[in-house]
Amino acid sequence: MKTLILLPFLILLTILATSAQSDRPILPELLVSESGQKITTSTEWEEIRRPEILEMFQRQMYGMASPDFAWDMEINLVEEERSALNGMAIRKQIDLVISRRESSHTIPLLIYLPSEADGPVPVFLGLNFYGNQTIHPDRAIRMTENWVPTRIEFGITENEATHESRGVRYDRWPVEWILEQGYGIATMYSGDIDPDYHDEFHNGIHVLEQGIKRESHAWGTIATWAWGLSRAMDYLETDEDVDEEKVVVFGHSRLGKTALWAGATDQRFAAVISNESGCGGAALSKRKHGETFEVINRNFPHWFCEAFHDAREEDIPFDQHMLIALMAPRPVYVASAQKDDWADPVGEYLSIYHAGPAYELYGFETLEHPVPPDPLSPVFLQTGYHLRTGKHDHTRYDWMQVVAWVGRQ
Ligand code: GTR
Repeated sequence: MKTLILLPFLILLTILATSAQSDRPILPELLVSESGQKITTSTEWEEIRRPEILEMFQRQMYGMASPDFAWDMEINLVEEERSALNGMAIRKQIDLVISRRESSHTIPLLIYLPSEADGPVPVFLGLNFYGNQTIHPDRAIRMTENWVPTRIEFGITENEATHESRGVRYDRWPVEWILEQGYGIATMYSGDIDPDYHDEFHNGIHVLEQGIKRESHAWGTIATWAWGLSRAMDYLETDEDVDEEKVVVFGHSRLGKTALWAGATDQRFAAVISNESGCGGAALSKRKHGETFEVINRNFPHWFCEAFHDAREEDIPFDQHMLIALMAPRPVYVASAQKDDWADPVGEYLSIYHAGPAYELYGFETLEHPVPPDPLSPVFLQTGYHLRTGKHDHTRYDWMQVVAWVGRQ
């Protein structure tokens, strides 16, 4: 009888305990190696733990290019205008022509640099969602010829870019303002690297993979996009107007997941910024808040490697704080938005918070509190963070914070 009376309380207790657990999941140890060694120095981090973590993400989440994927790249400067945007900008449009065997694939890169600069400038590099022509109304920007997601209000019907789509994303790309701050900005269309739909990995850069067997850890689309960012970096290293030591990779949402993966796999990126990247980006997975593995794999089966398709948050031996830690000691910034519950702002904060111990190995001060700061109170540390008010978006507020933060680094 007593048990019967207690039963509802017991059930309630179990529910509370489970939800508290997913709110504060037990995270895999960042600074203990697979053999159980405690990592206490930056050298041990770089030589033992960092490679282990990178490999887990490569083999179990984002995937990697096959060792047989041996490619060449030709850089073609298609257009250069040293007096663009009413004289304030140098505009360059470059074709990165990647080839393997008899096939080639071209990725167009668009760059604006401040024309008044005294020397090479730092550059923000990020991908865009609908074609280079969408980031600015400048009519000289070449339109993508590849598949674009249909979006009627952008004038994009039948997956084809149109003139109507010129500048439709200008609100997210304040080019003139960035140039005025002394930075350049470079972008590529993600779909020019690999179109964002599942076609069993035949289009985009995959056209070059003939004869290569796809393994369970073969790269998904996010990894190919990140690879594309590295190819842009190859070019930026050759551009005399660019300070190649100061290339900051950034991205919003799925392209924020990509920026993080690019920063993890390519240490030439001097700093890394994730804007509301959520699940598979900055957000801790084991909290299972907002988008989950099951949902992301169902909706976007092409984003990650095949080995990730049946992954369960409870079972994976890593979490996204370990991805953020792969940036150490380079500056990394996570931006969240209060109403972006799908991307789990708290989980995004917690992951940069829990990446802190890797930065402490290099003597950096890190985020102090395990609760996010108030909205509109950015924290400018080597591990920077802000919580914007409002919804999932990439706004001028976000730009103003990260530019101020980069300026301090
Ligand atoms: C959503 C997806 C998110 C995020 C977002 C975006 O549909 O669930 O993971 O990537 O798209 O990229 O805008």
